[in-house]
Amino acid sequence: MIGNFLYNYDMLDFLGKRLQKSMAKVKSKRVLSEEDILRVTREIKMALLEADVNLIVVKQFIKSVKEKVIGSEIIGKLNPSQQMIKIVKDELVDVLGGKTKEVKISGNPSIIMMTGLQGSGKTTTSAKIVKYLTKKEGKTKPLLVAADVYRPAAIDQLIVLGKQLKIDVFSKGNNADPRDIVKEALKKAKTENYDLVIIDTAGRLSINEELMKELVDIKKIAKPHEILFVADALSGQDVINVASTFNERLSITGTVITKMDSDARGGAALSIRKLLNIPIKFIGTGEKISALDLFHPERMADRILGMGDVLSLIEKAEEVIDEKKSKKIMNRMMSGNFNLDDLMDQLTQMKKMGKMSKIIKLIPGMNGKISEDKLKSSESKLILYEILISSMTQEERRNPRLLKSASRKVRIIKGSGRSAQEYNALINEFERMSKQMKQMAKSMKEGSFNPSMLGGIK
Ligand SMILES: Nc1nc2c(ncn2[C@@H]2O[C@H](COP(=O)(O)OP(=O)(O)OP(=O)(O)O)[C@@H](O)[C@H]2O)c(=O)[nH]1
Ligand SMILES: [Mg+2]
Repeated sequence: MIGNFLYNYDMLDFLGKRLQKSMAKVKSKRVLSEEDILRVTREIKMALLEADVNLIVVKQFIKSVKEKVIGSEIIGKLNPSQQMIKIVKDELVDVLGGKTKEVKISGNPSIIMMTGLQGSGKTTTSAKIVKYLTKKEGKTKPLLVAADVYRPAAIDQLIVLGKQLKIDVFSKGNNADPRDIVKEALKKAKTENYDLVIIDTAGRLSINEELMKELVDIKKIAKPHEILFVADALSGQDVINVASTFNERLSITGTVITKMDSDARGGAALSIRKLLNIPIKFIGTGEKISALDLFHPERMADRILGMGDVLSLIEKAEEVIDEKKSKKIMNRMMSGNFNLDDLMDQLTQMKKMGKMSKIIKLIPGMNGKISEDKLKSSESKLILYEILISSMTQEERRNPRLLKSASRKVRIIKGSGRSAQEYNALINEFERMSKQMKQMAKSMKEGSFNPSMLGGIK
C-alpha cells in the first residue's frame, strides 16, 4: 500500500501552526490597514525563520507577498482575508515548486541514481521508489544496484530490502570498484530486460572529493534519467551547501525529503527547492517501504495553511478501501444482517486510513474544529471495540444474538482483559447501529431516505 503514512507530515505542524495563527488574525479583520499587513508579514517571517527556512528564501517570500498585497489594492477594502490568504498560499506554492513534477521513467530501463549524505535515507528510499514505481507505473522487473562498498552492512541492507520486495539486487561484494559494479549491473539489466535500475550509492559525512569523483564517474557510466539528492528533514542549513555542490558536479534532477514524519522543522531541506531550483519529487514519511509519497506543492501548501487536502484524502480512501468488501457490507446493512464481523472489517478499513487526528486535518474547514480530547476518545473507542471483537468466536461475530449468553460475556471479558462496562458499551453501540441501519434500509425501500440517518460510531 503506497502512502500508508500519508498523514504523517508531523514536520509541517511546526510551520503550519504558526502560519495558521497569523492567517486566523487576518480572517477576523473586516478591513486590513497597512499596519496590519506589516504585522502579518512580520509574523509570517518569524514563522518561516523558526521553521528553519533559509533566510534568503524568507526575504524573497516576504518581499513578494508585500508587493502582491500592494498590487492587489486590498488595503482598506472590505473582506480582504480571502485575497490575502490566496497571496500567501500562492507564494508558498511557488517556494515549494509550483506544479507537481513526476519522476522520469522514460528510458528502458529507466535508471535512477540515489545520492546524498550519510544516513539521509538513500538505501531505504531506493527500495521505496521501487515499490512506488512497480505499483504506480507498472514497472515489473526492477534491479537494485549495491554501489556502496564502504559501509560494511550496506550491501546486506539492500539484499534484505530486495528480499522483502521480491526483486533482484546486484552486488559484487565489498572489494569491487563501484564503477565496475555499475557497468556490470547495466549490462545485466540490458541483456536480461530489466525495466528499472536504481543505483544506491555510498553516503558521505561531508563533501569528499574522492567520493564525489566516484559519483561523477558513475553518472558518466550509467547516464541516469534521474539523479536524486536525498535530504533529511532533520538537516540544518549546511544541507543547502551540500546540495549545491552535488548539483554543480552532478546536475541533480530532483530531491527527496525524508523523515517528514519526525517533528523536525524541515525548513532547510525545503529551501533547497527554491534556492537551487530543483524540484522535490518525493517525500519519505516513515521507516516502512510503503512510506513514500509523490510531492504535490499545492496540496502541501493547503495543508501547511490548514486548508485541508481533499484530493489526498480521496486518493487515500481509494487505496485502502476494499471495494468488494465495502459493497458486501453495504448489502448486508441494507438487508438488516449487519454483524460484528462487518463492524470489524469497517474498523480495520478505517484504521488503514490513518489516525483520525490526521484525517481531520485533510478536510477543509475541519482543522482544529474537533478537540484533540474528543478525537482521542473516539480513537480509543475504536481500539477497544477491536480488542473486544477479537476475543469473540466467528460464530458469535456472525450471530450477535449469542452474545446475550452470560457465560459467553464472561469469557469474552476475561479473554480481552476489558471491563464489563466496556463490553456493554460495545454491545449497546452495535445494537444502536443495527437498529439505525434497519431503519435506514426500510426508509430507502420506501423512498424516504435522509442521509442524516447515517450515524456511524459516536
Ligand atoms: N522515520 C523515518 N525514518 C527514515 C525515513 N527514511 C529513512 N529512514 C531511516 O533512516 C535511517 C537511515 O536510512 P538509510 O536508508 O540507511 O540511509 P542511507 O542514506 O542509505 O545511509 P548510508 O548508506 O549510511 O549513507 C534508517 O534507520 C531508516 O529506517 C523516513 O522517511 N522516516
Ligand atoms: Mg545506504
